Amino acid sequence: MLDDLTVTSSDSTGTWFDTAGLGMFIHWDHASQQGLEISWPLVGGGDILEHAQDVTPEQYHSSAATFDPQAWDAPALARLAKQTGVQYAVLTTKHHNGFSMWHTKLSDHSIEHTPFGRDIVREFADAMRAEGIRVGFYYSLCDWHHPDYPAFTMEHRPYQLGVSPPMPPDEQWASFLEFMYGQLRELLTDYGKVDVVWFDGGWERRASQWRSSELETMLRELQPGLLINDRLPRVGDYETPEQFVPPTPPARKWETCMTMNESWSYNPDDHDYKSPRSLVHTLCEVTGRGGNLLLNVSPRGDGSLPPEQVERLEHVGAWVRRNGEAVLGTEAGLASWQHYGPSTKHGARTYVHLLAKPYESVTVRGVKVKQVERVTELASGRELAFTRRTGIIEGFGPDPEGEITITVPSDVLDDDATVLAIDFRS
Ligand code: FHN
Repeated sequence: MLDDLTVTSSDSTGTWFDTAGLGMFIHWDHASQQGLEISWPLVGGGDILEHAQDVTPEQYHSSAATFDPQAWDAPALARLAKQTGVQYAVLTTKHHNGFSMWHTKLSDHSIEHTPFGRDIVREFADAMRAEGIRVGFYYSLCDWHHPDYPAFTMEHRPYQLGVSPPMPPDEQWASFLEFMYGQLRELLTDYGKVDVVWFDGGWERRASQWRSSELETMLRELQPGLLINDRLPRVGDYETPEQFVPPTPPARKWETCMTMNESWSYNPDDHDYKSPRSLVHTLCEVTGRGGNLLLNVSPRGDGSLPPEQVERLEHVGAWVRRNGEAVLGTEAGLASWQHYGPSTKHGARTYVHLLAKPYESVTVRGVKVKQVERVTELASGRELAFTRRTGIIEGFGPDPEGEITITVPSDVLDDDATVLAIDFRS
């Protein structure tokens, strides 16, 4: 179950993902020095990101030559992630702009050829693993820098989402695929156990052009037990709703990825931060529907995290240290009509998450009332009084379904979200 904020499950079949609950997404590259949103400014900003700037490709790529994040401290980031309750972390090893954050032998447009020189992907993977946090690699299929992709230039403007840039001649595309497959082979061979590959940018080509099933076979041979998201066309183990919590959960594994403000990478002009409490509520909503929240952070040009993001990780972490067992290692609990809010469960214990302060009591419907042994406020462990009610006729049955009404004194209420733990006879 939960051992110092780590969900302990010894599987290699990827089922760890089913109950992970919370992950950390890290969007970062050399252009964070310029405070530019990652990649999209070089194609004109794109319609999906309101704070994305508009610069020439030359301007965007220019900061690769000066990238030197001296404040980058992978072990410190991993410790902060651990204290927040993060179970897996996903780093942008290469985003659409084509800059590689590891020592790839297949391109010199990489961290190795910067003043910094150190292998950021290796430091990230080693540091997260040292904290017991699973490792995920984000990899963009489209590459707006590689000459064989072909590289995106001003002539390609305006960028129109869904209107793929023109395919290059076959032999040029074959050489691009050789490059791409080679890079993924490096990442899945030289960096230890990788739990997740988080593809993106696949919308610019068809599955047959990416040769998706061939790629999938290669990846699973290199990393048995690997989880692949749903953004390599026609391949994928789980769904990735972006920037929202699906009203009805997908039928299979899923994960909502979400920014803390409105930008994926560091953008000093984007002050549209979500409140720390709303991030806690989103974590409850997502886990209550059986998904994981992949919460994004955006290191700055020097590698440190913006204070607004450290503050939000510490705030979420403080709540998780009080109520972690209700969101980490759990599965979806009661249906929303049963108490009008998120609910999770683990074994014979069901959690109801109060995202609004109750007047004096909370009623939970549609439960086997005689099976309810105890109700406690999770963070304090305080036992709460409750009454049972069934229909007159049902009440004569051996194991009637009905409702319990729990008295919730105001002094047990949590600042962000109060969790009530209902223990059923097991
Ligand atoms: O274009 C990317 C964007 O920059 C960011 O990486 C998000 C994260 O899920 N995915 C794409 C937009 O859907």
